Amino acid sequence: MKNEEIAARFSEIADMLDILGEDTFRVLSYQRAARQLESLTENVEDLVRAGRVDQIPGIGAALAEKITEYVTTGRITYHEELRAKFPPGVLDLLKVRGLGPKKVKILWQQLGITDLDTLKAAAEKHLLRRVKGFGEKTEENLVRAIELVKEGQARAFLVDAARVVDAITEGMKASKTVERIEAAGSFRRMRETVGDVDILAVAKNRAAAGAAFERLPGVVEVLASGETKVVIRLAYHDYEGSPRTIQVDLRILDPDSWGAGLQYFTGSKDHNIRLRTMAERRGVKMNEYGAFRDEKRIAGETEESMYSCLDLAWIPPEMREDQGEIDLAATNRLPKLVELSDIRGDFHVHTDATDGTEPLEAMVDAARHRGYSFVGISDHSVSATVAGGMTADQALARRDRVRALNRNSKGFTVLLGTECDILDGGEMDYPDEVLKELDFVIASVHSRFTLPREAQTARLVAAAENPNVDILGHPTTRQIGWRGPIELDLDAVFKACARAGTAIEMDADPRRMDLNSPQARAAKNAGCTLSVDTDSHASANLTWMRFGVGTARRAWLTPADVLNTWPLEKIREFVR
Ligand code: DGT
Ligand code: CA
Ligand code: CA
Ligand code: ZN
Repeated sequence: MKNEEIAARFSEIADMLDILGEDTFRVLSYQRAARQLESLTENVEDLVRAGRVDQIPGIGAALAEKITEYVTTGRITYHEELRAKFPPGVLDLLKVRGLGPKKVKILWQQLGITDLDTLKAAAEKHLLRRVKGFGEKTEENLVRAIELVKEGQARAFLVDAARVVDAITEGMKASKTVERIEAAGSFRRMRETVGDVDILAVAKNRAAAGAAFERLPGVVEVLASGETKVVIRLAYHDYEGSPRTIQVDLRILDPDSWGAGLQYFTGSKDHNIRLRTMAERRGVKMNEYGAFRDEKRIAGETEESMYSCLDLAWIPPEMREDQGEIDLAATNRLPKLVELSDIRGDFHVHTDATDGTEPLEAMVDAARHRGYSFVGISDHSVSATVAGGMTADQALARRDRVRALNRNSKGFTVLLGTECDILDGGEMDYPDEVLKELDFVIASVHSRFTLPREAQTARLVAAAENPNVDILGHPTTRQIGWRGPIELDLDAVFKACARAGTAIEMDADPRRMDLNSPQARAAKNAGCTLSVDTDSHASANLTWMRFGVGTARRAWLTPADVLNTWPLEKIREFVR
C-alpha cells in the first residue's frame, strides 16, 4: 500500500520543517497526517480514485492534494523542494537514537555536520560534549547509535527482502523468459537481515532473460550484465515506507546444474566449505555446476542429489550455517523443524485499545482467516504511556466482549491477555489479582534499558519467576538499526524460565527478531519453551509469522519446542 510511503514522506516533511525552525502548527499537522495514514485500514489509492481523500480525519485540502499527487505521479513536489534545502546525509542524522530535529539543527548549522560519518568522527574527537544539550554521556552513546544505524542501512529487513523476491519472481515470470526461478542466499536461509538478494533461473534464451531482468520496475543501476550473471541495484520502499535500494544478483544456470547452483548459492559459505572438505576426502569435487568423481558427473540436477552423493540427508536451508548440521545429516538425525502450518495461533497481538490500529474484532477476524485456532490479545499495561497503556479496569472490562466473541465462534478461541510492563525491580505493572483474571500474561521491558547487567538480569528473572507470567516478551529489547540489546545474563534468564515454566518469546517484528536464532537455540538447550509471535499492531502484520517460523527453524526448533503449535488444551494447562 502507498499509505506507508506517503506517511513516511509526511513525517519527513514534518522533521524538515522542524529543523528549519518553521511554525510548530505546520509541523504538527504533518505529523498528525502521517499517523492517520499509518493507522488507516483503507488503501489511499482507493480513496483517491473515489475522490474521498479529504474524508480522512485530520487531512485538510492542502494535504489531500499532496496525497493525490503522490498516488498519481509517485512524488510530492513540496517534499522534493524541501529536500533540496538539505545536504544529502543530514536527514540520516534523524535516524540516530537520541537525535531529534532540534539537535540535528544544532549539529548541522552550528558544527557543519552533514552526515553520519562526520558526526561519528566529531563524537570520537569529543567535539560535541561542549555543545549545549549534548554532554559527555550523549556523546558516548552516539558512537554506538550511529554504528547501529549504519548496520541497519547496509542490510535489508527479511520482510522487505521477501517483497523484493516476490516482485522479481512475478516480473520475471510475466516476461516469460525463464523456465525456473528461485531465490537462494541468505534470504533462503531466512537470515534476519539480507545483504543482497540472490536469484537463480533457468532460461532457454539467456540474453532475453538478462534483458528482462535489467528492465524490471525499480532498477536504478545495472552493475554487471553477462551471459550467466546480471547484477542490478533496485529501489524499493521498506515496510515502514522509507525509500531504500538493494543489490540483486541473477545467475542463469543450465538445467542439469540447477541443484548444484541452488546448493552452492544458498550457502552459507561456511556450510559449503565444510561440505566441500567432506567431499574431497571421498574423492568428490563439488562446485556450482555439479559433483564430480574422476571427471565423471555424479550429481547436480537436484539439490537432494548434491547431498545424497555424499550419503547425506537433504538439509533444510535454515540449518546451513555449519553448526553441526552436516554430522546430523550423515547419521539421519536431522530434527523435524517447525513449519508455518504447525502454528495454531499468535499470542502477541495489539488492538486500537492501545497502540494497535485496528479494533479487537478486526484482529480476531484476521487471525481466524489465517486458519488459526486461537489468538491472544495482548495490549499494553498502564505504565507503557507512549503506547497508550490501559488501566487494569479497562483491561478487565474487555472480558465480556471476548466472551461474546467466543460464544459465537466454533473452533476458534480468543484468549484475553496483556503485554504487561516489567517495572524497575521486576514487579509487574498490574496487581496479581488482575493478572490472575486474564487468560495469559506476556511480561515485557519497555523502560530502563540502561540498568546495569546484574540489576537487569535480576529484573527479568523476577518477572520470569512470577507465577502469573506465562511468556517473557522480546527479552533483549534490541531493535535492528536503532537500539542494541539490554545488558543481560541471558543464560540466567533461560534457567529461570525453564525452572518456572515460563515461555520465552521469539518476537517476529522485523526490527526485533527477539530472541534471534542463536539465542533461541540456547534457550531450547536450556530447557525453555518458545513462543513465536508477531507483535502485530495491524492485521497485515500477522503475516510476519512466516519469518518468525523461519528464525525458529534457524534455531533448530521442532513443534514440541514452540508453545503456539500446541493444542489449545495443552496451552491452557501451560498458562495455568
Ligand atoms: P548476504 O548477502 O550477506 O546476506 O549473505 P549470503 O549468504 O546471501 O552471501 P552472498 O550473497 O555473498 O553469497 C550467496 C551464497 O553464495 C553464499 O551464501 C555462499 C555462496 N558463495 C558466495 N561466495 C562464495 C565463496 O567464495 N565460496 C563458497 N563456498 N561459497 C560462496
Ligand atoms: Ca546474498
Ligand atoms: Ca550475492
Ligand atoms: Zn512490547
